[in-house]
Amino acid sequence: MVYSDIEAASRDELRSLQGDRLAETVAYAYENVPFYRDALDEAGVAPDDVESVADVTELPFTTKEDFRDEYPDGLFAVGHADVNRIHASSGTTGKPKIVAYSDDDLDLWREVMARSLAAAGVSEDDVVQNAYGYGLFTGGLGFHDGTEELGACVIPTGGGNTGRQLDMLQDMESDVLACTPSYCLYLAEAAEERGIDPRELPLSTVVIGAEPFTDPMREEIEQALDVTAVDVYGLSEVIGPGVSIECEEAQEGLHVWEDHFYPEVIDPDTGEPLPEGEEGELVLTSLTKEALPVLRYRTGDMTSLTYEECDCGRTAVRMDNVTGRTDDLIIVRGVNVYPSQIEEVMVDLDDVAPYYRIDLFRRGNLDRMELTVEYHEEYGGTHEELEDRIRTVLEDTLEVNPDEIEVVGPGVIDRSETGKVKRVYDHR
Ligand code: DLL
Repeated sequence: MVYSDIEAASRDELRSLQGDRLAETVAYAYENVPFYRDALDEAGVAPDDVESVADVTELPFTTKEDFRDEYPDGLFAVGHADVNRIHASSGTTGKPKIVAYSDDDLDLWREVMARSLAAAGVSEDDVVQNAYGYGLFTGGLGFHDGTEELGACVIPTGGGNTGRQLDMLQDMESDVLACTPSYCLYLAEAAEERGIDPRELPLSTVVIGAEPFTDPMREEIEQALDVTAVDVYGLSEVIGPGVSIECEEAQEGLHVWEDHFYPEVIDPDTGEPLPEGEEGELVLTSLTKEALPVLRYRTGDMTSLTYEECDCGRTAVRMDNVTGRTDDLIIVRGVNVYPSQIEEVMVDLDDVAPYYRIDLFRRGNLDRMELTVEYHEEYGGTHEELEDRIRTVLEDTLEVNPDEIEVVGPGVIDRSETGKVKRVYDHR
């Protein structure tokens, strides 16, 4: 179901709207965010230079490092009095990326999430069980507000608590489950353990995202729960979930709500825009945001775009599903972790050498993270004592903790000839 007419607008109409909104956004960012004023001045772009959406390629990029450097609110375009909501996601170091929403931004988010759910086939008669985490993570509240906006019923179970999750699914006859793909599989397994046939659960659709997944994993989910699994994409820096979603009719790529978020794909090495169909890094520019406009944000997510018309009648450009990243971000049980966050903690600990490795496994259907760390030559204490110390400091830093921490002697972790270590071994 097309929720809003703009989803099927002609390309000319969209281009013209995007051009107007881009010009407004650049002028607004220039006026209200010193960071963007400096960046645009340095790039030699005056707001008046932006006349059409094609001019987007003249604009400088924004990166995750800019969020770190401008922590906490250097990228905000409004004062704190006009900020109505804050969320945060992991940064590359100990400090998260803080993202802000004005009243109008929250309306925008509700609108794109309602649109997304409608595209996934959710209607106002449905019961949506929302098992994305509530809190600073954008998944929970993003889905919550969007479901209410659509007029469907939301059950805010949040993440975890699997027994209660299953009770609710059965007793409230939830038709739709929103959660990460890995949790979806975990839930199916947990149902079986409790003697419940997961295929007999009342679900017809699961809306999965927040972490990459492969086609075989999607098939496994669809088989295990007898559902249609719809891929939803988004990121905190741009809005949260609701940047793009598959339509239930075709499920051939994710429609980007490009009247609000302008997508480009670039070569991650050169920064040059790539033609339609070629895979590269997704770059997004917000076209209507107030509290935190973003110009050409480098998402780090690898995908490609197609402007071909979709069978569903929507004209909104489609992106391929995201299976890889340009950087070392790892997503463990739906939570983002940069190895550099762990490294920062290690460097501060006297008895630890700056050598560590992270091993990621899939046990059953859940991610498992193991951390191996070398102690310093001079360290005279026990392994257990140091492991406990590392665990305690990491608990303060990360939202998801290693399932196992092992301390090993100097030189045990492999170095390459250049002395560099490979940090992350993803066995999933
Ligand atoms: O994960 C927003 C979200 C919540 C999307 C719930 C979908 C459902 P962040 O925590 O800021 O926001 O993480 C954003 O997660 O840059 C991708 O690397 C990854 N990601 C999000 N959705 C998908 C997806 C939310 N469908 C980062 N497929 C993004 C693959 C995804 N990766």
